[in-house]
Amino acid sequence: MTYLNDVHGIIIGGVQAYVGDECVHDYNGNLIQLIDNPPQDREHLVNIPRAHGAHKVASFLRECGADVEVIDYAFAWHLEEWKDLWKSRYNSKTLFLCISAAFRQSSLFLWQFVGWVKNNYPHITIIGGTQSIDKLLPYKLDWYVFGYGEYAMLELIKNIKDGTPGKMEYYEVGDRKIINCQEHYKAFPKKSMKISYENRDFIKDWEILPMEWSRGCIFRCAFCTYPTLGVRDDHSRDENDLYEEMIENYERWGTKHYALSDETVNDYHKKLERYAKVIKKLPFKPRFGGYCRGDIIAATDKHWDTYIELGFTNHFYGIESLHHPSAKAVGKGMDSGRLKEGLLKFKEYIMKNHDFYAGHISLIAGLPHETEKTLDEGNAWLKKYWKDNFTAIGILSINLPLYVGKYAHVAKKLATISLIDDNPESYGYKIDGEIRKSGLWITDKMSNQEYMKDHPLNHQIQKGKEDEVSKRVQVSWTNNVGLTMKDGMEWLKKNGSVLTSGTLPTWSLAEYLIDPSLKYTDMMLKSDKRDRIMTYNDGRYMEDENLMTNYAKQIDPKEPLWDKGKDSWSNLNKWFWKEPHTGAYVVPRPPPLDLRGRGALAENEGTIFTSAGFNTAITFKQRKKNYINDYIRNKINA
Ligand code: B12
Ligand code: SF4
Repeated sequence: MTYLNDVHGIIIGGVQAYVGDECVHDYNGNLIQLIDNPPQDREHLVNIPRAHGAHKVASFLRECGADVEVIDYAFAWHLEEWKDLWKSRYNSKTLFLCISAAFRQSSLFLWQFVGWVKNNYPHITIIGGTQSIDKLLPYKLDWYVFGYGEYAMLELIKNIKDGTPGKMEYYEVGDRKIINCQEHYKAFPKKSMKISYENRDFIKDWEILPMEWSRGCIFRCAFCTYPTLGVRDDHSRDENDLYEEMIENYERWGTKHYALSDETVNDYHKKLERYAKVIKKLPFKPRFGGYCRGDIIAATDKHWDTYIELGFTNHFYGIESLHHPSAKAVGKGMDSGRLKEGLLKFKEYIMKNHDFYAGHISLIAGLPHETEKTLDEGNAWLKKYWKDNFTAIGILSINLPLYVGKYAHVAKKLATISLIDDNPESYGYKIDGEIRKSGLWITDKMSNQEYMKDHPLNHQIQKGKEDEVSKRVQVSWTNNVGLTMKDGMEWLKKNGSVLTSGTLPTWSLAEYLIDPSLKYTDMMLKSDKRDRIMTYNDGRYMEDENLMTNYAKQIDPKEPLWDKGKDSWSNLNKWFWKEPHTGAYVVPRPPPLDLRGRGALAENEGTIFTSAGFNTAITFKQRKKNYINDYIRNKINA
């Protein structure tokens, strides 16, 4: 297809680490800087994986004839670098600049650059694409695309090119134009999901590239906020399309490793069998990581070989609770004893018949029927039987949406909330009080008194714009058997959020392979490279019972109190940890372990040193810095 032959555009993306927002736009479109000094050393604030959605949309538009380039690692770029890049790319065909925000895209330099383009190239259309509309609405863009956006983008570009953008289906909220791809221009299911990278993407052979096998999940668990659930029809991609992507990536870049973003990779088995046939045809053995239902594995041992044939043995299991009534209450009904036994058998089977297995169990503290005792029991089982793999637990978060004013119907359509959020009482929850409000549309930062205390814009919602500020309210709760959110938090403080750490968490592998002496199989933390990997991650994924207990003692909280006069919580900073960068309150985490002197840093290039750890860590950090800087330099010069 060639009808976009005379179109050029740029899509910026990339996953940033958990860094706060550096800026926001106010109601007049002015960019407000939220921190005094944006960090200069930004290479370590981005994650290595590529911008999945950006590459997907770009590949699709290229198939339609357009010249579309993706720029990764957005948070790492400085303003002058952005400008240099733009000047080297801009030409008479340039039509759009896009920001892809799978998660946050909150770099001050990025938004300054967007403002600079707006001022100097006013004819360029600025578009944002996301699955998380609340992450983009605080910024001023010409168009906001919400949901799987390939077809919406194609239509939008065609209409902009023809001067008929008004033909698009969109909502208007104030002066924001929002295309809802859950409703219009749907791109799920989609048979072709191929990404075709370009030379100017500088893909390295050690990278773990993102990939999709399907869009949506056939289940609908009560706490799940994923956008496309309860899917009935086949929602998987075409086999040839998968083969083409994998062979192309292997031949051009040497790629063998992928991270699947499917909501549930193993939701039905026929799909896996079809893809196993594709994998057999490849001249190499790939490896995949991704979300996987543990109960399906436990129930179907006759299918276990398919996981090996696929190379899909790096699993993230949303187990949610090891207490059967709790898991059952949210839609994961298998008997917990059977589930645990099945997982252990599967683990053994894969270890025996394959060279890699990593199982990451994810739990939620606070589901119905859960008590501190049942949490303790689950933890005890994990410590006994899952010590050689990974487990993390987080607190249940209930967010009550508030749909008010003239845009209420739009807010309702765009909010991705869970069944529990929608009706907590029907799951036995009593709502105790508000924790914090955040705007779905705009500038929640500005109404956050704790953070913006002295800022002149604090609490200024412009007259006439009140309806544009749809709110989400995070609440504290008591479950049906009396466990409160506070009890859950206390439990987490006492026991830590990492309960076992025998392997690495599923998605973190990509960060370490930048060290050429590490292999994918080293990520099981079973080889002599274990200490080095733990050094690299600062011991972040290492559970340490003594440390956690001491930490919990230090921050022993007093009851937080709602101060009506100030319209905020007092004592919050004791109860939660206040992120210095954003002022946001988050669940406390212990400081990184100082492993020096603990003997854990002693291995370097196979030689044991008593003091090598520091240098090992520095070399690793330098490697990432060089990689990102080389990328940026190569990009500008490409
Ligand atoms: C895989 C995944 C992860 C992986 C990411 C792996 C990686 N490195 O990319 C991991 C496990 C690390 C992860 C972590 C988190 N995740 Co997550 N994750 C997903 C998931 C399941 C798929 C994302 C994906 O890759 N999809 C496939 C690609 C192709 O889709 P996409 O990137 O969204 O792109 C499409 C559209 O967004 C749009 N689009 C994107 N860019 C552009 C650009 C233009 C121009 C246009 C027009 C369109 C467009 O079109 C694209 C193609 O159709 C989504 C749910 C979902 N199904 O979307 C949640 C989701 C993105 N995650 C979510 C959350 C909350 C998180 C965490 C905060 C969880 C936590 N509490 O820690 C962390 C945040 C991590 C961080 N660094 O900030 C939320 C985000 C909600 C929000 N309001 O922010 C989502 C939407 C799920 C949900 N509804 O709850 N996640
Ligand atoms: S929790 Fe997992 S299995 Fe359940 S609906 Fe969400 S994606 Fe599907």
